[in-house]
Amino acid sequence: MQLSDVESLQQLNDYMETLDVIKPVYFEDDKILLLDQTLLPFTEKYIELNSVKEAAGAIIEMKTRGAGAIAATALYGLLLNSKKYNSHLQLKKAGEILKNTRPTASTLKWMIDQVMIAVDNDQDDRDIFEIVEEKCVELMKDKLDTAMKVAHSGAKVIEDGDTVLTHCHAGAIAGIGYGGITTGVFKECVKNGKDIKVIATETRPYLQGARITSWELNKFDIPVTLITDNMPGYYLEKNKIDKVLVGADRVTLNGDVANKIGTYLIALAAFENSVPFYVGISEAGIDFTIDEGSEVPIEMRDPEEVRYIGDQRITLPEIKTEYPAFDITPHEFVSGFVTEKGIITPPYRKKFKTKYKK
Ligand code: RUB
Repeated sequence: MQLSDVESLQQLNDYMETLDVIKPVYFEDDKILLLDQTLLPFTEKYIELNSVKEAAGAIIEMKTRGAGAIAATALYGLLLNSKKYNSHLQLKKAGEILKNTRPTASTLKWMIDQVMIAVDNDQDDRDIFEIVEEKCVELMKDKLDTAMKVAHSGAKVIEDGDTVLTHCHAGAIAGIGYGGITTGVFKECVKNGKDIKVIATETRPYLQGARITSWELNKFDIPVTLITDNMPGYYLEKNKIDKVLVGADRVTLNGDVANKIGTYLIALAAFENSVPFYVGISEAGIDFTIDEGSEVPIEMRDPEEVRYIGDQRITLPEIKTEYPAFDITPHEFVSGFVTEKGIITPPYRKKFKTKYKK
């Protein structure tokens, strides 16, 4: 079966079974099945979600995370809602609840808006759930196709023998399973016979790098070395890193990048040491309505998490802590964007508009 032949969510699940993927979320028997990322890497367990409330809760609690995966979970939340109520008003309410779960990632809002537009513009007087289901299939196919294209263009900037630093996790289960942004690029490099090594940062406080990136790359047999968040400067200054590749939650028109907290520091150190810094992104992650990074809402999460590593308290309960989940890397530090439209280099504003016909 080809991706272009897929016409239903069941066929999409079947098609994905033929690929080398780890599914972060899928829809089966009228329920959402979600890989609980809080349990990784020691337990791989899918939990059932049966309502918008449960889907929104799972996103807020970061049982699923990563810009693509939260958008896919929200999409299936809308499908559950439309099957239960078949109501325009209920769907709109559900869209608002899901959009408000995590404010920084652009794909979440983009996907929900796409479903709303499809429902609003339907001329055939069809049931709401029919329109939503059709749109879900289209958007998930598009996301998968995009991930494959991003992987293809990203592999062009990585050379045989390169050591690539990545931060947080923008891989398969941050997307819809194929490889997301970074893991897709690394998989493609290996497929093309390139000998590459990845260095992953642990990414406090949620530990996406330690718990997820290293687990995922290990599963795909991609050599990975885990370092703590304060080590990238050492590796960059010692010329031990050839490229940096990260994902992004939102990219603004001028090319500023909102990504996991800590990305900015890595970009600064890469710039200072003349190491190319690439960001993987697709259309849904570019916010064409925002000109620069200072306009992106930065999610502030529960500071309690900073007081712990896993279940282990690491400071006194009365110590004040803060937890901004993302930071902004100015476009000056970005060597290029790895996209489904190829590699986009400066000037970004003009090229984003031309490539995406905006
Ligand atoms: C995830 C994160 C990832 C992007 C990439 O943050 O910062 O780099 O979401 O997403 P969190 P994608 O773990 O807080 O959700 O792979 O979809 O481009």
